Order: sequence, then C-alpha cells, then structure tokens
Amino acid sequence: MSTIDYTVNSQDLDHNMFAVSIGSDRLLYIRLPCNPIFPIGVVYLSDHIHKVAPHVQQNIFDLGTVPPLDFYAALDRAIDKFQPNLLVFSWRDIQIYAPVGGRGGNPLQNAFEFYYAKNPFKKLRGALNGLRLFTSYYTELWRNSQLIKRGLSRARRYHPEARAVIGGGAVSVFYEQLGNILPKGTIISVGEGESLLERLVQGREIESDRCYVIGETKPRARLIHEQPAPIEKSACDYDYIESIWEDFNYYFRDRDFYIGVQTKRGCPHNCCYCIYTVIEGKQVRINPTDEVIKEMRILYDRGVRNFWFTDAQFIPAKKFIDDAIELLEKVKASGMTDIHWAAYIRADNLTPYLCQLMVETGMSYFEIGITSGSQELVRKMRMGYNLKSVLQNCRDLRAAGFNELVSVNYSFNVIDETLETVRQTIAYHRELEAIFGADKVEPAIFFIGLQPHTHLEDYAFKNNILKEGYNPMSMMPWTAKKLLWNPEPLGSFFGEVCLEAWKRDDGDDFGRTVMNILEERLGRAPLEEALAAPMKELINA
Ligand code: B12
Ligand code: SF4
Repeated sequence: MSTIDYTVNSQDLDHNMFAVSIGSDRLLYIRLPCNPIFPIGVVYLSDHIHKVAPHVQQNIFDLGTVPPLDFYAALDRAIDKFQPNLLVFSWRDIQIYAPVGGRGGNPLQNAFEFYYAKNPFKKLRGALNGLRLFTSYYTELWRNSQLIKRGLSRARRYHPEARAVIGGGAVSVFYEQLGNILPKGTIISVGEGESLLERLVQGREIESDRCYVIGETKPRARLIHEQPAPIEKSACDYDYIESIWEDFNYYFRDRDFYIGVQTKRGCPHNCCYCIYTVIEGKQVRINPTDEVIKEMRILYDRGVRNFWFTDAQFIPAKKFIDDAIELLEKVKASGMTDIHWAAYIRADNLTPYLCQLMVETGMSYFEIGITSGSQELVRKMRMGYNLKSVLQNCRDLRAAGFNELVSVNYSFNVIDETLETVRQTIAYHRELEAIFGADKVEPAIFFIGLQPHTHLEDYAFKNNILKEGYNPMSMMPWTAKKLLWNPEPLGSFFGEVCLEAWKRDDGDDFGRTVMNILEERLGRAPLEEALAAPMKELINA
C-alpha cells in the first residue's frame, strides 16, 4: 500500500463505505553517500513533482556532500528540520570494480594480485587490500541500510505513517537483492521514478508501477524489462531546486564539476553485458531540444561551463543523428561558446558535419566504447558496431579539429577471446593512435563486472560459470572472481599481463603498458583481419 487510508464511516454518507487515500505531501530526497557526482536523479524527480503537484513540500539532502563521520547526525538534523512523511532515498552506485582508484583503492589491482600473483608477498598484499575493499563494500551496504532504517524511525516521530521509497541506478540493478537488506515496507523502485512518486503524492495505487514493497509484494517476473512510463521532460527549474536544497551551491562553487543534463532516455542496442538498455528501455525518448537548451542556459547563467549529457548513449543509433545535430546546432546558436561537454557516444553514428558540430560546441572528452578491436568479437558480444565506420568517423573527427584526449574502452576476455583476437585488438588500437596521435589515445582496460538481467549472465548460466540463484551483489572471493569477468583459459594470462603492467608502471599509464606488453608477447595482426568477421563465426555467434 502506498498511501494512508482513511475510512469514512458509511453511516455519515448516503452510499457505502469508501476509502479516501491521502498522498504524501512532505518529500525529503536523501541521496545516499556517493562520490561527489551531481545528483541529477533527485533534482529531476523533485522538479517533476513540483510541476505536477505544486502543493507538495519538498527538500533535498545530499549525503554526497557530508563527511562520513557526520552521516547519521546530519540525517537526523535534516529529518528534524523538515519532518517528511515520505523519505525518497536515492542510491547511485554499488559496484566499484574499476581500473582506477575507487573508494577502496584500486579494486582491479587488488583482486588480480590476490587471484593471479605467483609471488607470495604480492598475493598477500592483494589479499590484505582485497580484505579492506571487501570490508568497506559490506560496511557501505550495511551503513546505507542503517541510514534508511534510522531515517524512517526518526521521521515516524513526526508522522507515524511515514514511508520510505528507494530508487536510483544501484537499486535498478540490484532491486531483487536489496529487498533482503532493507526494512519491511520500503518501496523498491526500478528505473525512472517520476511516475511512481507522482502516484505516491497523489495517493494512487502503485502496484502497476515498476516497483514492489518489501514484505508485502514480490517483484514481478521480468519487472526490469517493463517499459518506463512515457514522460515529456521540460527544462529543470533550478530556481525552485535552489529553494529546496540548502547545499545547492556545493557543485557550483567548484567549477570542475560536470553538471548532468539529460537529452534522451533509452538505448535500442543489445550489448551482451549491458543493463542500461533494460533499465531505461529500448525505446529512445528524446527530450525536446528547446527544453534541453533552456536548461543548459539556466545552468550557464549560474556559471556552469561543464556539462555531462547523462544519456545512456548520446547518439544511440543512426536514426538519432539528426536529433543530435539539431541539439548541437542549437547549442552553437545559443552563444554558449565557452562550454565543455562530455557524453557516452557510439562512434559508429557520426557524420562529418556532426563531427564538426561536436568540436565547435566544445566536446572536450571522447570515449570510444568498442570493448574489442576485433569485429568478430564485437559481433559476438551483440554490440552492433561496425569497426570500419568507427575508424572512418574518428578520421572525420580528427579532420574537424578534434585534438583532445580520446579514451578507448577495452574489456578483454568477454566471450570467445583468443590470442588471435587480442592481436587484432592491438592492430585496431595502433590505427586509432595513428589517427589521433599516440599521446592522445588512452586505452582504458576494463574487465566487465557481470550484471544481472544481461545476455552475459545467461551465457554464464549456459556455460556453467554461474548457477541460477547466485548473489550478484556478493563480494565473497569465489563469487567475486566470477563476477569480475575474466574466465579461463585466458583468465590467468590476462591476470599475469596486468600484474606485469602494474610492476612496470607507477599506475598512471596502466592501459598503454598493457597494450605494449601484449604486443611484445603476441605481435599484431594485419588491420584487415581485425575489421573482417568470418561468416562461420557469425553463424555460430
Ligand atoms: C552518466 C553516467 C555516469 C557518468 C556521470 C556523469 C555526471 N557528471 O553525471 C560517469 C561516467 C562519470 C559515471 C561514472 C560512474 N558510474 Co555511472 N552511469 C551513468 C549512467 C549512464 C546515467 C546516470 C544518470 O545520470 N542518468 C540520468 C539521471 C536523471 O537518472 P538517475 O540518476 O538514474 O535517476 C533516475 C532513476 O534512477 C530514478 N531514481 C533515482 N533516485 C531515485 C529514488 C527513488 C525513490 C525513485 C523512486 C527513483 C529514483 O529516477 C531518476 C529520474 O528518472 C548510468 C546508467 C543508466 N543508464 O542509468 C550509469 C550508472 C549510474 N553508473 C554506474 C557506476 C557503477 C559508475 C561508477 C561507479 C563506475 C566505476 N566503477 O567507476 C562511476 C562512478 C564514478 C565516481 N566518481 O564515483 C552504475 C551504478 C549501479 C552499479 N552497478 O553499482 C550505473 C547504473 C551503470 C551500470 N549499469 O552499472 N557514470
Ligand atoms: S550501446 Fe551502450 S548503452 Fe546501449 S546497450 Fe550497448 S553498452 Fe549499453
């Protein structure tokens, strides 16, 4: 049940008993502790609720801006001050496997030292650092569930009927597992939260939304695959946001922050390891460009110069090239000439004109998320990329004057990697270096963190790597080894190459060192081989 039910005595009325549901009208948004990334999710949610239900009182409290020792006391203060009857918790991220220093050091290095090091001292170092990471991971989970419990009981001092609802990126990925660690009665939301919150403030039923209530309902089968509610997005009213958020200026004081602006939702692709396409849905919904520009202008006038288009993909497919062009033409015409922007961009969906616009409007950072330089593997991973077009588009981008850093994401050993496909990836990478300049191309070596509800998870079941019912949130070393995807027979080889790279390098140039070691050991395939996908492989894929 989402609402407070007041049953009116039927004798007072001419007709039978009926129930009037009163919606929540004091919403406190609590962004759970997180590295300081602008909390665009709660900003958009509160903006939406203000537009559809202006009578509702709202307040934003961001634990991302609070020092850890003060978390509990600051939460108490925020609740005592605002006295909410609905606690809207937003949880951004849980998985922290990354090739860079994360909250617990360099998780990839720790894990690889523990799993693959032959030197016992290194193995021990990996184990100790891994233990630190393990402890901080479980402590964070426990702490967040404590914050939710504590917040709820504090709010009930003022409103005994107060409820908690939780959503955000981390919740969308792990909605099934989080039901085991959060308090009964908490509403767990999957994906976009606008329509659910709208229902909660309007006192409507919530069963048909993408959510479930711990202890009362079970998540429906395939809940995550349900389509999000269609919502037409308008420019965020930042004057209103400032009025409900005491620490609003935190992200505006330091000019280095990239402030999120969403230009569309959804991704039509099927990349085997990716869950965005399920969270946001396959149907791409474009936000009206005038509204996007209006929002950027509001932020610009407040001094913002760095924007992150937070779309799952800024140009999800060829048919959205015109939308990207329209948006960037309007950015250009708006006179915001000194801005920088970044986004996830599929480099196969560019045209020379779009490249020119990207450079002219201040695209300052470019990530090429191809995962592998072998066309054969890219197809097997269902990524739908044509690597030849990516190269051509990169040439166009360079010709348009792009001279900034390019990060190329490689995840080795996802599906059917062989030494030959590694040699192809090296060839592809060297070609990108030839286009942009070796000093401008940074290979970012990732290993995929396996996520639930993906094709890769199915593949792991079918190949007996994981068993149904495994816990995707587990960091127990034997499960974590499988989730930090690097299966044998090549797993130990990559483990050893990475260890060698960390030994040679002080950590700043890890990706380049890995590429160099791989080339020293395996050599380089001819580029044509990397770009070709043999038919027999496609049939088997
Ligand atoms: C853009 C993005 C980034 C950008 C952010 C740039 C910026 N300045 O904002 C960058 C590249 C920096 C980034 C980094 C990371 N990211 Co990221 N990122 C995304 C992405 C693609 C979009 C997030 C976003 O802003 N969306 C737009 C806003 C409006 O949506 P939102 O915040 O999710 O909020 C909506 C809903 O979640 C919901 N909602 C939110 N809160 C609540 C609360 C309630 C009660 C309800 C009902 C609903 C609700 O409603 C909101 C409005 O519709 C998502 C994937 C995705 N498609 O969602 C991953 C995602 C959030 N990232 C993720 C991760 C893990 C990371 C990293 C930790 C990766 C890493 N290992 O280093 C880092 C964090 C770095 C750091 N410093 O800590 C994960 C988090 C889940 C998890 N696996 O743990 C996601 C979900 C991707 C994934 N599937 O794994 N990321
Ligand atoms: S294109 Fe990007 S967002 Fe879309 S499914 Fe593939 S990896 Fe995910």
